[in-house]
Amino acid sequence: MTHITDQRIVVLVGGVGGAKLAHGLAQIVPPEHLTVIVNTGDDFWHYGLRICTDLDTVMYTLSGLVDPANGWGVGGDTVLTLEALRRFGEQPWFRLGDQDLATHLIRTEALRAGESLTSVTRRLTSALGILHPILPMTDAEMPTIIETVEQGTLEFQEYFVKQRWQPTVTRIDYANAERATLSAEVIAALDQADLILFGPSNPWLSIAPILAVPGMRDRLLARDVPRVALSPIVGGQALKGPAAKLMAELGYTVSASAVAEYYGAIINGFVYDDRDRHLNIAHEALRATTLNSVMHTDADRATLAAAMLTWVQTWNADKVGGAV
Ligand code: FO1
Repeated sequence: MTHITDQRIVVLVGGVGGAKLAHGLAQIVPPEHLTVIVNTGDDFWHYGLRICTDLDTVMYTLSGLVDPANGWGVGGDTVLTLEALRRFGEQPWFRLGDQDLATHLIRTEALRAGESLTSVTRRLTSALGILHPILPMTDAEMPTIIETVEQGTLEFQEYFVKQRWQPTVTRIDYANAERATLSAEVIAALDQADLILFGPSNPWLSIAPILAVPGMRDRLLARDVPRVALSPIVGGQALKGPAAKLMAELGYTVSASAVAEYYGAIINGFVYDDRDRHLNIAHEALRATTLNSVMHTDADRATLAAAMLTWVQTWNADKVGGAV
């Protein structure tokens, strides 16, 4: 496909949904014009290994290695190591594939040797043939902590995988946030961006941790460029995962409108699904449009990414107007 933009684009993403949009963009935007900034609030230590699920989901998706059924992990991977753990009486609750383990071994060794997460991610992605920069939101550990009614305080993966996101959420915190900083690479990408996109990731679990890195919100707000989010809520439902359940628990109506309201001044553009076209989301500070936003195939991803970029390009032709 030919490149339809020479704009420099930054896209902020979490796991599976965000990785699909990043993949769509990577198909149509050259590597020097697209940077993917990834949530690391889901990262955790497990059996002595540093697991960075969203970084790996984006990496495996962009390299074509991803398991198409789950949207995470390596396609066709085996779990012989997990089965061997059972011999020792372990009851593994987090499915680590044998090939996936190689990623965690290299990353953990590098981190223990003092390399930054940004640096080792660059080495891993390059080795898999990915040319587009994939950056962790911060090099610091900044785990998302979930307060629940039934199980008390849980780390993200305990809530998401071990408890299958069933506990009722009352509050979400980001541990160590006060010590986290933006990397030079993230700052440069944000400062040079002509367009900032927010993937169709869970705003509370995947995008909020990125916004919680000190300095991130202010840098975004300081950029007088299109800042456009894609709704993960379609037809009043989450495309995947706990977004709808979580919204209800946190007191929001489950709708694309509530997602736009949650982002507030952080965004000035919003894309939501055609089947929600009855919702009036645009206002004087927010342009909005509907598109077919459900991505089934690789081609769907590129088509949606192209449609988003084409829509944003119409903004310049229509500088005066508010809502499109
Ligand atoms: N999700 C699950 O629901 N169960 C798992 O056992 C699991 C293992 C796993 C291993 C590596 C990896 O990169 C992702 C994995 N995920 C698993 C997905 C992951 O928990 C979520 O995609 C994100 O953290 C939420 O965005």
